[in-house]
Formats: sequence, C-alpha cells, structure tokens
Amino acid sequence: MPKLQIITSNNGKIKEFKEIFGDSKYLPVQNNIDYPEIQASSLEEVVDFGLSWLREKIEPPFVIDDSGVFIDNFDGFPGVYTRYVYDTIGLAGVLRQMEGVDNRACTFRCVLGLLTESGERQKFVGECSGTLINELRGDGGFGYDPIFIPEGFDKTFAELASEEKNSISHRGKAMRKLIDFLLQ
Ligand code: ITT
Repeated sequence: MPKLQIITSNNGKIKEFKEIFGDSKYLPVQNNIDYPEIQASSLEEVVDFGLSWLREKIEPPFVIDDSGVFIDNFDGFPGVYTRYVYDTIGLAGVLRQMEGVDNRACTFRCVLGLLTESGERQKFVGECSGTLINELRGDGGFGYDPIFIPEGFDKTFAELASEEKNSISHRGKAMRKLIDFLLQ
C-alpha cells in the first residue's frame, strides 16, 4: 500500500487521517518534522508557505493540515490563531471571553495542502458550522471539540463517536476531497 506522509505534530489529526483514509489505497504515516507557520491572514497562506518550506526538506508526496475555528461574534477570531489561543488561554479562557455573548455561531475550517510526487501543489478545504456552548462536554476528539456542537446535532464533537465526527467535520470533508483527487 503506498504511504502518504502527513506532516503534523498533532496526534488528534493523525488519528482522524487514519480513520478517514480507512481502506482507501493510501496509508497515512505521521512525520512530525516541525515547519514554520507564518503569521498570515488565512489558513491557505499558512499552507502555501508550509508547502514551499517543506519541499526543500522532504520528498513528496506529503500533506499538511492547517485548521482553526472562526467565531462570528469576534469577526472570525481566533481563525489562524486558534492554536495560539488554545495554548495560552485554553478552552476555559475562550469560554470566559464568550460570557454574555448571545451569538455563539462559529465555523471550523480545515485546509489540506498536498505536494504530489511530481511537485504539483493542491489545496482541499472543508468547513463545519455550529455553535460554541458555555461548558466542556465529552472526552473524545481533541482541541476545541468539547465546546463545539455541529449544526443539526445536540452533542459536542467530543461526545460524538469518531465516525460521526469524521462524517461531518471540516477535516472529514477536506480529506474526502483529497482522497478523490488521489484516486483520480
Ligand atoms: P500541526 O503540527 O498539524 O500544525 P497544530 O495542532 O499546531 O498541529 P494547527 O496549527 O492547524 O495544528 O492548529 C489547529 C488548532 O485548531 C489547534 O488548536 C487544534 O486544537 C484546533 N483544531 C483543529 N481541528 C480541530 C478539530 O477537529 N477539533 C478540535 N479542535 C481542532
């Protein structure tokens, strides 16, 4: 089975890659080489820079994943700063910032960047909208999962079975586009 390197230090992401790739033709393999994530205004720019930097260091094909949560009431913040906010104020801090906020709508976005064996670059985007609740619920998933309820559900991502999360999540959607491309 051909291997596909996934460049990430996030074990939650790699678990989802393995689940979603399932028995497709490729076997996702984690490579946690650290690459610079530039300060940019979009996930797409972060991915483009990451692909350019990594192409000098490792052999393609490989995939990178930049993702984040965009909160309507804060004009899309934390967005590209989602990891930074998680590492600094954490989910408790996010909930504090959301105290008294009525509009709790937000969208998870995932941008996957692929550098193919022939050096071609492709991006695949997935989104999942929902709301942020005011407590932590569930212990599945990772990151912001305990505070996010996807549209049409009454459970957080952390309370859903992983197959359910993957079937509707930003990463699941982006990854199915990537798999379709690879199998073309
Ligand atoms: P990389 O090595 O792949 O960059 P990372 O964790 O730094 O790993 P990002 O820079 O893309 O990844 O930051 C994404 C942030 O968004 C991070 O804080 C995650 O916890 C959060 N996040 C992304 N996808 C998520 C998901 O499916 N569920 C919950 N939180 C998610």
